[in-house]
Amino acid sequence: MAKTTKVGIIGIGFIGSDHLNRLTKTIANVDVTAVCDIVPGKAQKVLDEQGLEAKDYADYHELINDPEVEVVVCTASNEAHYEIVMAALKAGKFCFCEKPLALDAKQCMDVVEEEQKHGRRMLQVGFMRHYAPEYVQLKHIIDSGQIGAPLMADCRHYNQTQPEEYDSTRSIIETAIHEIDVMHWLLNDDYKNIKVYLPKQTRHVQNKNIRDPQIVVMETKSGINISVEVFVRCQYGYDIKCDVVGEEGVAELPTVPQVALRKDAKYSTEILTDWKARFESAYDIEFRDFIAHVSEDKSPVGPSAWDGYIAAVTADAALKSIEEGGKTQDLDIPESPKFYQE
Ligand code: ISE
Repeated sequence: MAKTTKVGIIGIGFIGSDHLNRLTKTIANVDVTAVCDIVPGKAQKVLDEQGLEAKDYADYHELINDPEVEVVVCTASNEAHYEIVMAALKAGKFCFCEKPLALDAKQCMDVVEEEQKHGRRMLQVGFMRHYAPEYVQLKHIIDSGQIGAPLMADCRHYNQTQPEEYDSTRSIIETAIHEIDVMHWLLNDDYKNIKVYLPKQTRHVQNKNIRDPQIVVMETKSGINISVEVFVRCQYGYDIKCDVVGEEGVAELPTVPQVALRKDAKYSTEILTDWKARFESAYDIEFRDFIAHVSEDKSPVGPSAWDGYIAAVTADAALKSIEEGGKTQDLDIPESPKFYQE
């Protein structure tokens, strides 16, 4: 019989409650033993809504130190990732941390160093697009040479449902970070520089701390140009695009298919509005893979702390570009250490 893996989840917000549901209803052989949220009563409310029972800790240290918790899932707010992940690693527990791994490259490097003390990988970062079947197919097409050498890529990352307090920093470290991560994986090429353009501001912003939309432009070491339109106050839905243009053809990421409707002299299809629904299967596959490894006391093999680190180096440079009025920032991404090459 397969062994049951005992998981503790820290942070029961949007994605935390989604992963709680996933780990208890969709992924086999997982027991969510404990949960924790900084807001009193929040985790218990979600447990009740989902018809679940688990220990509800007010302090995440207690959850991490609970001998019954074998694996820590960190879905807390971005600011809390660093301390939680460091505490989980220090306690010698496998850890899954939602993206971004931490707030900046310096914090991510501390995590990389802490993990290496264990002599093997202990952590996986939630860059779930690596598991999305359509991104995997896109990568196979690029790797097989069908479109020839990639020359440029055109990406869109539009959100409709971000909270009012969302700011420009989050647009980079929480939204654009997906393209920052996935594009160098797709293209097998590191970044040489990054620059952020700020087009005309939408009237739909709710606070003064956000510039929206933004266009993030990256160049890889071999000269591939990637542009990413980030628009978190999009009014029509959640829309992800990734077209890769090669010397011999173009590979396009599909839009998630929806039933077409012929009605009232119109032929229409819906566009999803919720990012969790758009990437639902990617999240499922991601957790199945993570649990399959850690349940057998094997290191996770998905996106690593090093991937989190290089995404953070690139995101830091994007924030600097915004600060400096769109100035191009050169990047010097170091070679991946041997530890992360296996
Ligand atoms: C959210 O945290 C995600 O990961 C979504 O994929 C992204 O579209 C959204 O902008 C983020 O806030």
